[in-house]
Amino acid sequence: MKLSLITPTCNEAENISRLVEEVGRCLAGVDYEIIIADDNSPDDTWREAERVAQGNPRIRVLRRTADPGLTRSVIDGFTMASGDIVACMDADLQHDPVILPQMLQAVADRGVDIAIGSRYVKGGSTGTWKFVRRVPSWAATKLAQLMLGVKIRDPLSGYFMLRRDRFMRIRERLKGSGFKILLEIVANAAPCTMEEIPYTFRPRLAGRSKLTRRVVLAYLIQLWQLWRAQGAQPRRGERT
Ligand SMILES: Nc1nc2c(ncn2[C@@H]2O[C@H](COP(=O)(O)OP(=O)(O)OP(=O)(O)O)[C@@H](O)[C@H]2O)c(=O)[nH]1
Ligand SMILES: [Mg+2]
Repeated sequence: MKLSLITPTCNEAENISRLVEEVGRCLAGVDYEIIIADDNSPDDTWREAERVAQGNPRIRVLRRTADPGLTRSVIDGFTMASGDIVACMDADLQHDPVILPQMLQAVADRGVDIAIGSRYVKGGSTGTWKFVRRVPSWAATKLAQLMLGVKIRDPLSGYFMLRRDRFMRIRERLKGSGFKILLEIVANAAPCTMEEIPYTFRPRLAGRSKLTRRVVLAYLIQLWQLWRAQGAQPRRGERT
């Protein structure tokens, strides 16, 4: 079974070669490809990705020149993937690739619908985050759990894996406007089985964060839209 790992990028040129190297080490023996979905970054991430791809046939580069956005980039990456299983992972190496084999085992061997890299289950952590970063993350997580009734501990994780055909069945329903694609997938794919796999969130390798006030506002709008879409329906019954 082949895995397609999609990594959305916006000014991550400095992180590409290390990302490819670490993923390669963790996925030794696995049939996989990495799709770098870049929003035509001003730092030429796509060019750096193409350079790395020349020496590595597992790398594919998607240079997006219209309709920018993290979620839309991931949707496009999942769509063009050639793997039976797709995963999403940040390019800055905050998502430790060491758990990829466990995630793959959950989805491919045990039939779990969505495997989620989780900072908030036993064994996982937010690593070096200071109090001022932990509190807003906790509040945003609680809000999603309360408003959408999701039972997962880390619903805002950007690190997850599922079968591509499962994704394609809901693709048309995804708006792709927010920063948190997992929330939208879970809201549309339910009921489904999920398993959270612990990992420690690492410091960003290089480059700058895109977590701005605009992103926080986009998150709140996305949450409100998903909550409204659920309407008076009973809580989505996911099985964990
Ligand atoms: N294609 C694309 N990728 C994006 C966009 N915004 C962010 N990304 C990528 O999405 C991933 C997550 O963004 P980050 O800036 O790391 O956000 P974060 O991890 O919540 O914040 P930090 O902890 O500060 O790094 C990274 O790989 C970014 O390069 C975008 O608009 N388009
Ligand atoms: Mg990051």
